[in-house]
Amino acid sequence: MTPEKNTFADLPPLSEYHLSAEARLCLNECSTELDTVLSTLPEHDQLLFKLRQHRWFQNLYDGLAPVYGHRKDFNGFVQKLIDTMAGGYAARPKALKLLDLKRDLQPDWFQHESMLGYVFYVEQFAGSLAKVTDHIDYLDELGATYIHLMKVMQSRDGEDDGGYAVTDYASVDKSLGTNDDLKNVCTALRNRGMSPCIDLVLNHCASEHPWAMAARSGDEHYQSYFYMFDDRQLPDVFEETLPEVFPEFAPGNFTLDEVSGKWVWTTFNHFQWDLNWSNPDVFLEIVDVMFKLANLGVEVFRLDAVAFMWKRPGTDCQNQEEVFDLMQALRTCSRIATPAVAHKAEAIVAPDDLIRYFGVGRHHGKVSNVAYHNSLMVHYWSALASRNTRLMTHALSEFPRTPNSISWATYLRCHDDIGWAIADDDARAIHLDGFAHRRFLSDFYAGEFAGGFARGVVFQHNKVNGDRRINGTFASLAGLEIALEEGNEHHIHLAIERILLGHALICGFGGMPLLYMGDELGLLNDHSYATSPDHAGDSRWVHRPVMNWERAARRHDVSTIEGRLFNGIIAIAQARRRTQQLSARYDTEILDLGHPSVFANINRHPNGSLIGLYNFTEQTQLIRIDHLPDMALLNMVDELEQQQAVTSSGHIHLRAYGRLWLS
Ligand code: OTU
Repeated sequence: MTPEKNTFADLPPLSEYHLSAEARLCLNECSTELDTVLSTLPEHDQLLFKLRQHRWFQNLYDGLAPVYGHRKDFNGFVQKLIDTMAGGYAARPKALKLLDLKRDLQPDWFQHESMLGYVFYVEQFAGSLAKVTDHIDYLDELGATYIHLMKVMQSRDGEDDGGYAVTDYASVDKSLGTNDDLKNVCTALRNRGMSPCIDLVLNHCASEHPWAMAARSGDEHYQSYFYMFDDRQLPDVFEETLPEVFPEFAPGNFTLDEVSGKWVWTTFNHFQWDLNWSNPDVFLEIVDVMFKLANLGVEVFRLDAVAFMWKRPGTDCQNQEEVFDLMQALRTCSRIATPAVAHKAEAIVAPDDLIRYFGVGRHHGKVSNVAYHNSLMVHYWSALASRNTRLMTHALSEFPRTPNSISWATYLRCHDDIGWAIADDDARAIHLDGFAHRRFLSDFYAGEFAGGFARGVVFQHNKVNGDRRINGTFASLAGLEIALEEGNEHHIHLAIERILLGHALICGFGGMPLLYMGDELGLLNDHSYATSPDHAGDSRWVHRPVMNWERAARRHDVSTIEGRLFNGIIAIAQARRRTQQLSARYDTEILDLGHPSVFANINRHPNGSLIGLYNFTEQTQLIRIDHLPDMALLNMVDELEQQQAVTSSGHIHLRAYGRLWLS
């Protein structure tokens, strides 16, 4: 008996998808070449593409129409986009199409309690892409399931902003290997249950990118990929309301390009040219790149500097509505052509703006899957310095609710600096002065505060608003560097406990925790960057050390600092994996226990909630269980150490920097 064959006649009618009349018309008019592009594929693959295209087309249309819908060539553009999606899908390797199907069946894969990220510069971690595969056992030992590889694509020679000045989005940086190496690393990671993530720098490319080179030499087609002005008239208008991201080494937001004689929009460094996303050709170029990289096996895109993608006079040109339209459209392109792929938004902005990167209102849940929880990071460091959690509890309680289809990326260190994003209103609510508190935090983490434990480096002192951001590794900021210099065992112990407190917090918050390379071994600030001409001007390199594999070799010896940290962190990671309440699908709420130095949150789960308690002081703190919500019982167990947590008198003891996950 021959198996029954699916035919296109079996496709559900479009009416099932409740498309708007406009979207339906557009879909029909723009899909005329689709069968030709898909024709090389088996019929069931063609069917699958069309099912996905129909399922998601409304989201795509709703993202594109507000931005490009007014253009005469809108349909021509959408047709090219559909052909690009079909082309990307047609070129997708079989193993990845299988992953697509798997994720169609488990769309919440990135929310699972087993998710744990590890983040590194390829060069610092392994020396080259190919050598990353030599260290997969190490990543596995940590329990990592998501690997953010930094600086992978070709960036400019000389200063390159840590890889964020890209000259070729689709080719691996020659110093690190080839596209085949990237493919092999992705395959090797995937086979070990780890999802590779790389950056896609959406806001800008390098001034040496071929698009920019053509624009400089006068090519009008490519000039329209950027914001280029004949004189200072418009730049001056924009500057009135624009902030500066790097006030010290890149003041202003425009750069005079000597070759074309035009002023170019450069939000970041003078060698990073902002892309003009109002030009649909830019959208098409990036989508094409996205599929090429996805087809090498990249599973997550970290969309860099997305807040800046749309410019509007009279505003700070961040978080404009069109950013969310564009991101929704990009997200939908992945859902249609490469559905295994997730999008992570990199937007370090205030809470009300931040949640828009998950999608609010008409974009609800459609913009990206993951976004950085910058506030949790800032408030951890703030509470740690002040030994007081009231501001943290207040600010995080005020946080807007998020869709349940997304996940926070929780982290405490990354390759960037820490900006003291403490809102004046939050500070005022607990009778603090925001400015004074931010200044205290800068002083404290710069190591300028008498009796403080931290050692960091000031970054980008903004003389206008007084901002002083801070660089430094987790260990140096948490006190290990000073404690080691003093040779003070007790202080070393406290520094280790602070680092473990932080890891318990990000693992117990109910998002995807990201571990930053070297923190698991306590790597200290590395000042050697100062002798490298390409790095000397950027003190963020102080916390981008080379991986120390000799120290890593000591990780199983619990008499060493490396062993204490590494084992402490993997114990937390293991506890996380067996704690179903920590899936990002369930709500995380902040509990106000009225305690000045214990932070508490609760992850509500239908089978019983989990309460996290975190002591931000070097003293033991007592909590009475009748201060906890009604679920609190005498027989509560700490999931971290799997032991009884409550004394017979109804007290919970939190040792210095202690943390408990009570269920
Ligand atoms: C990102 O960060 C990257 O993480 C940085 O390493 C890059 O230098 C930068 O983009 C430019 O590509 O200003 O201090 O709100 O905070 O995009 C870090 C977002 C940054 C910005 C963020 C940016």
